[in-house]
Amino acid sequence: MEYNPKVIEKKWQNFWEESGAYEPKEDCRLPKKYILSMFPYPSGNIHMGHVRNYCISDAIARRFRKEGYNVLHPIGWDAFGMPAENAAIKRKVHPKTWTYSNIENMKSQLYSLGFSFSKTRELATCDTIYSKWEQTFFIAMWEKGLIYRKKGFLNWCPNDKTVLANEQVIEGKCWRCDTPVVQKEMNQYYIKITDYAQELLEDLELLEGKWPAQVLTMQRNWIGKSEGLSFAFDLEKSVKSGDRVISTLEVFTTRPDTIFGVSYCALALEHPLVKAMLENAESYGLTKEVIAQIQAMQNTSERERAQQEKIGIPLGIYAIHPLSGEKIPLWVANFVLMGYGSGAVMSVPAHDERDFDFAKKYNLPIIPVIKPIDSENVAQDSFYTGGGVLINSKEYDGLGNEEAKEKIISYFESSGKGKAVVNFKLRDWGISRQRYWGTPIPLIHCVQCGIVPEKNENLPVALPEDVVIDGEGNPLDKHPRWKHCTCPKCGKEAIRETDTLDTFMESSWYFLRYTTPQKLRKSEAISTQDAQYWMDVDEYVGGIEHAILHLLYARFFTKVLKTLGYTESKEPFSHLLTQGMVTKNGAKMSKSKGNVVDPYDIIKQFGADTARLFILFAAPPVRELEWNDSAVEGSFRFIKRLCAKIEKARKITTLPKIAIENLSEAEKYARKKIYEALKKSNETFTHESGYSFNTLIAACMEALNALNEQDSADVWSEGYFILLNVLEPIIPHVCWELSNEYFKLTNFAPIKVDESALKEDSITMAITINGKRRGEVKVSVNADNAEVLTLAKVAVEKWIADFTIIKEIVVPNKLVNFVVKPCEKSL
Ligand code: ANZ
Ligand code: ZN
Repeated sequence: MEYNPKVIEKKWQNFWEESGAYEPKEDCRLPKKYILSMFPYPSGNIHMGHVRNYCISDAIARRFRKEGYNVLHPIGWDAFGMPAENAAIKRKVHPKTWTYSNIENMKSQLYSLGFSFSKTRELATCDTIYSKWEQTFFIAMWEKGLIYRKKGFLNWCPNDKTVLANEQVIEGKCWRCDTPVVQKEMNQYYIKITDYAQELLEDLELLEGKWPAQVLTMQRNWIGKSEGLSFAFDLEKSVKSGDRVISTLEVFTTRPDTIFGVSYCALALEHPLVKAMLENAESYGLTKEVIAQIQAMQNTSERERAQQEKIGIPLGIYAIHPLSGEKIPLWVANFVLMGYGSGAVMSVPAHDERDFDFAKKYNLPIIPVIKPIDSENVAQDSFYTGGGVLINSKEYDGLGNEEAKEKIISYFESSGKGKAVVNFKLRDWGISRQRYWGTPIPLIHCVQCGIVPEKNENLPVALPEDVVIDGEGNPLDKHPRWKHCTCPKCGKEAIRETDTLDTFMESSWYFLRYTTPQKLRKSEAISTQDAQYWMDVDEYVGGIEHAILHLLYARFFTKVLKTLGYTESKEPFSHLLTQGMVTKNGAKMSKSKGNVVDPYDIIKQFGADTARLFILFAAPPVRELEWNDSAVEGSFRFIKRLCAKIEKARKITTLPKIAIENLSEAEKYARKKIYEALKKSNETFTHESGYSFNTLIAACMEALNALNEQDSADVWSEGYFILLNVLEPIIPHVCWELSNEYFKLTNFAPIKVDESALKEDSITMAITINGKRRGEVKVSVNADNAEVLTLAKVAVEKWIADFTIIKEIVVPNKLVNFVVKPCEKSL
């Protein structure tokens, strides 16, 4: 049959759509699989990364459908975000117009690849109905005290009077006008993800072996649990700020065993003590230069500080060591984070790298207090972070450091001077953005009632369409009418919140929304019954770049929605498959590198099946995939060959009965290869095997070659019947076309492996002589040892002719070994 991808691809795509082939059934008794790819941002055109993502999930979805599962394989659009506003600024197109037209464009590109998405489950997160439910969740969380408002630092462009996202700050300057960016303290909204830190950490155990180990580690580190001691130093002299008197300095340490090695304390730039001193700078003897230096450091973001070298400034005041009574100088330092522990550190240069570097730079004492067990003396002028025995530590000298840790903690606890604490690196999630194209925060500011949530019946709070987006200020705030409203509580004039939500909010629950059928979507945010049936996602496929934030937020949201009664899921994604990058010439395909191959060009030239086959053949899903033009052509040729050879098969409707006794070697071999491919397909579609489609495709290619070496029409028919079934998840269009034409199929069902076809009649055994490999021999599987030895001797004739065999060893199915010595006659 001539291969005409243009015709058959359209034909089957229409058929699938018209017959609703890929709509999940609303029948909760059927066994289900929920196969999900991370939804795309509608930037305008699909790229190779998308193609790879959806080829993988589509193959999995198609396979499970064939196995009789009710499959949910949805697609949607992560449609809010900055690029739409950037397009508005640069090209004067409305973000909404831009977004929805991109969606249409990308949708038709995706469907031209034959992906088996459910059309009725599609959503775009910028749809007002989606906002409505997100705002409902927001209010529920607000009322539970899970969302709060607090001052935080933001990147601010003084020229455009706008907040900038980190990506919009380029080398410390505004991306639009090049004005140096400053840190401005403004009110922001936060979600208390930290309330769930322990649960988010513990539940990672449920995912062990089901998520990539690397992702689990990244999540653990991000949550960053650490246990230690929190205690307060007394200050030598207290510091006054207004009518407040600060007389202690609280620190958190994971190494209380090193307490006698403290040689200074370091405070964050935002520490209240630093602020208090700056307010009365003169009375603390801080010079103008010092004040200016501190202020300059304060004007950098934590991100910038992390990249800077360590710098510090002595504050000229002292703390008293709680155990030794010595005076400890206080410094302000750029590496101490205000958001972690108490924003102050007891610094032990002898046992911490950062403290050591700092002490070297500023000539502070380095006092070793832990001696490694296996060394006699303590290394001078370096730091040691391991365990050992305490020295220079008064009554604790000689104790092992773990024991000392416990003793010191209990000393602080019993004397009431400190306590054992658990700290998490995880910070509360800042969810407000000063932008237009996002979900409006459904809160209202009333002079009398404070912050009041919008009434449920008034949701969604929709974005105004008539806005000016020019990169200056916040478009919602500048809108002449939108923010003016009445207070839901007292009915007086009030002002709507003009911040919108971080787009990570939308991607934190879209997978739950997909489970809700279209007909319920107006009345329910998430249909609990449907969510219960479909959740958890059985396989979640996406990029490793989402290993931390998206996955953590989605896990968190699921837990919150569980407490709110929307789902019973503890964890949303039971298995996670992180696909590798698509590269070309060794670099990630990207516009900036100029090495992009447009998927659409490949589809136009070769068809969707070729694109799919290449993508899945080139590398296993988790690996990097290097683009290769000639391999694309190779994939196309394989499909052409598949079509060309179908004429060797007969038109049948069930598998032919084959009389095995009468088959030739070549026919037997072809059947063996066919069933090997079928068996391989059963092994490939499991999470544990990593879905290595590449080896499955290779097995199919071998099978087609083997078919070609024989002439039995029955074997051709059987071979095609099976091969098309096996290849359907990968190259669906051509498989449907051929199966329909030759086998009258309009659907696919599992085929049983004929084990007898897989049996080997003969095996190849290695022959060694005095342990050296000298040849091999092909023998029947039923051959006894005597037969094997006779054949083996013939095979290595030239190696044993002049020798006497003194021992013969047969390892069944594997190996024959002869031990020989030279014959008398040849001596
Ligand atoms: C003394 C000490 C001695 C420390 C030593 C470490 C090693 P993790 O494990 O990541 O939780 N620290 C405490 N608060 C900090 C802050 N706000 N910013 C920066 N560093 C801070 O780290 C805890 C350790 O980090 C604490 O233990 C403290 O230094 C420092 F040989 O105390 B350690
Ligand atoms: Zn009010």
